[in-house]
Amino acid sequence: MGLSSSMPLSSEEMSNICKETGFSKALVLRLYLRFKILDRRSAGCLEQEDFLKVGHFHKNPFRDRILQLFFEENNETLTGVTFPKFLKTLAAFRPAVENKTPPDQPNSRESKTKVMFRMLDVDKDGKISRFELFDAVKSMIHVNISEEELCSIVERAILEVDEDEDGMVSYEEFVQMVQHIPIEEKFSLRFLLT
Ligand SMILES: [Ca+2]
Ligand SMILES: [Ca+2]
Repeated sequence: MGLSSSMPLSSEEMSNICKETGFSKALVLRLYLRFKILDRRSAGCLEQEDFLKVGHFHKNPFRDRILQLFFEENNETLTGVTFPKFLKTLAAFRPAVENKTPPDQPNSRESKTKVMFRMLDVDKDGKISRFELFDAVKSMIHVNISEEELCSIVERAILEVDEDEDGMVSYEEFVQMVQHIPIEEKFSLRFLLT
């Protein structure tokens, strides 16, 4: 069929990517259709503009941080997202069943927590500062809340986990911070996978 002949992955690459992402072959094919629709210029890679045209994605409070995940590789910024990179980034957003996914899978609680940490650590210094946390919480909260109240929420959240008392959240402390959040299920981008 037309689709499989235009698929940019060889059958070996296909089985490798299935293994790496945990996606089934059928899902990879579906995502390829999606990718081709998003790739308006038929360039074989996606630009930021292409992502912003997806459903309500432009309204996602974490839009820029999510885009950064797609467009970053080995600390460099990519100009376009190829199909394999598209799949690998999406893999972290696949909903998972709590405590059922092996830790080495890209959609396990551990992997998702790492990706979330990277998203919040905007300056990439390996810690989440109060400003980084403040910004993230601010963009998530839609209720009317004063900056002072928000500051005190953030301060309290940091205090609660700040074992080394440096006023910042290390990765280990972050794991404590999110321990009661069902990350497996919440950290997902359903619109791309359905
Ligand atoms: Ca930081
Ligand atoms: Ca700390």
